[in-house]
Amino acid sequence: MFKSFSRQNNSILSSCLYPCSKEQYSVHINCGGKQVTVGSLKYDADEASGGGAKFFHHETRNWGFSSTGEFGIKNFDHYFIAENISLLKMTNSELYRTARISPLSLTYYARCLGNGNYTVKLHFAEIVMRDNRSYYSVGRRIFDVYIQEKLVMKDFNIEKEAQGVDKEVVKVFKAVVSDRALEIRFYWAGKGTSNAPRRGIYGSLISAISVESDLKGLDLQTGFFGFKQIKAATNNFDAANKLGEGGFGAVYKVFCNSIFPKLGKLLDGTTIAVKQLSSTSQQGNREFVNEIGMISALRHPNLVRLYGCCIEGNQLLLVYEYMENNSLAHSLFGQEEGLFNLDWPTRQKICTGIARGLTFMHEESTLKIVHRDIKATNILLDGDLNPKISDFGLAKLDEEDKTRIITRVAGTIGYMAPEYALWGHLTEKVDVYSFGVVALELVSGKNNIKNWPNESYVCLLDWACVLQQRGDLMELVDPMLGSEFNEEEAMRMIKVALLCTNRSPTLRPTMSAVVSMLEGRAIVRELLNANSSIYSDEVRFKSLRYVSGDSDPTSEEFV
Ligand code: ACK
Repeated sequence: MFKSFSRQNNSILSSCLYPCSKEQYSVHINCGGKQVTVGSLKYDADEASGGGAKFFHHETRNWGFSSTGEFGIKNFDHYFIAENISLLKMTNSELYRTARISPLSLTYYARCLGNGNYTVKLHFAEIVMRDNRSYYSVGRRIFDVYIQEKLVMKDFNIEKEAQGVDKEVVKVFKAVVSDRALEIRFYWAGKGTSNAPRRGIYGSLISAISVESDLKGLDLQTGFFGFKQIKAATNNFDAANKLGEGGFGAVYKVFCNSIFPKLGKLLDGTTIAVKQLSSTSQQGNREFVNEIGMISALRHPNLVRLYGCCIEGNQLLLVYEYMENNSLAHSLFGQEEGLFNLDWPTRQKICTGIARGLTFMHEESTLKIVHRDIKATNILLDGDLNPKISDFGLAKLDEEDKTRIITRVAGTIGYMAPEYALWGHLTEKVDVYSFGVVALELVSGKNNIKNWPNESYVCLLDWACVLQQRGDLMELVDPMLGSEFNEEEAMRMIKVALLCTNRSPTLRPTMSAVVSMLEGRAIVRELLNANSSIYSDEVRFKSLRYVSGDSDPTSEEFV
């Protein structure tokens, strides 16, 4: 009955329900009891006493329950709620002091849920058939539990599972919500006792219910958007609105206004960027969910802001702040007519901005994060050409132990530190190396490995090492700048870049040290590379293989 109520939007029955004003991603109910707060979770009150009929239905704005069956005794209203007045010793005892019981079938349903995967926690404690000094002990409560109409527990006996009375047992299940509704049913299938120790206390019993979207577990501080609205806002993902294609999929530009209420409400009058995960993308859902969790938890002026996401069916989308000047790669290496030339103060600002963003990720935020894919296409520029780091899809939490060996190396050829490319050795120094490559590209206006005219060098970095030995480092500076640049700052940036790309991770500076050096507050140590080329071994060989390949090596994923 509830299904026909909630799932047929146009039915007369659906008007009986409150309309869903917004989607929710969690439901917490203290069954049969008052509203209680446990940690940061507020469990709704569920005190409606009911019965006196064969069917009882009660509903709040976004959840409700129905109970069927009779206990077969008079004045049994209060029997539908069980209460334990003695002292309960378990933690969170507030949840177990009361419970809802039902002689036949008890169904809780949550509505207006965002579709997706959920974790359902069912809290039980036997607080009724509990007096083991009397004939109460002969009572046996046995019932079945269904979630989304699937039997998840058969012949469940709380006392047996909890190994005693007045003890809690929490059962955790996964559930998929595909039509915005979740149904949990407790069903007495005739097993156990019904008249012993006395009438009116048998049947199913539930103390508390907790339903959480799996995405909520990531502590999202972001909004959720509907696929329909994004589809309308992008004019059905019209190519005319396409900003470009990344490793993750296509990125679209959207102007938000009141036509798209949900997008508009949050972002009225702003332009946003929507990233649509392509089905053929090498990166998958794992990275997608990873990215949402990572960025939403991080806020810094040099990190791209994530407004929210959309997960519906197989559609996965991210909603970002729009960056007017696209990527640094676009500005530095773009061929288009009229593309502005980045002047020196802007290059200096971009370089220190990226370093500040990385310092935050590595050293200052509560989550310590290694980005793993720092490159010019992942640095976006806002209207004032401030840099912001994007594409956290490959980011991995830098776990407790500082160094880790990982089996799945993922990054971009030309920016990857040798120890990571060869042995999967992952530390924050991997980002320091990639930053060094980007700094070198900024100062020279050249792509590290693309379009290298000189056969003697594999890449820009290779050439820079040779120039360092020769003492000709200023030759690296972008000829486009002419004489319009600050020599001292340019020399500092080159030296910092070389220090960051040292083949030994331990000799690379931390990102906070890089910021100090770039700002002239610390002296840049000059370490001459022993051999003329850092790409003289396996890395060079690997790079060569990619450079000579038919695909674009700068965008090649090395997985
Ligand atoms: O170099 P681009 O023009 O800048 O091409 C890439 C493309 O989409 C694929 O990543 C552009 N892009 C990505 N995110 C954003 C954003 N938030 N604002 C503007 N452009 C973006 C990027």
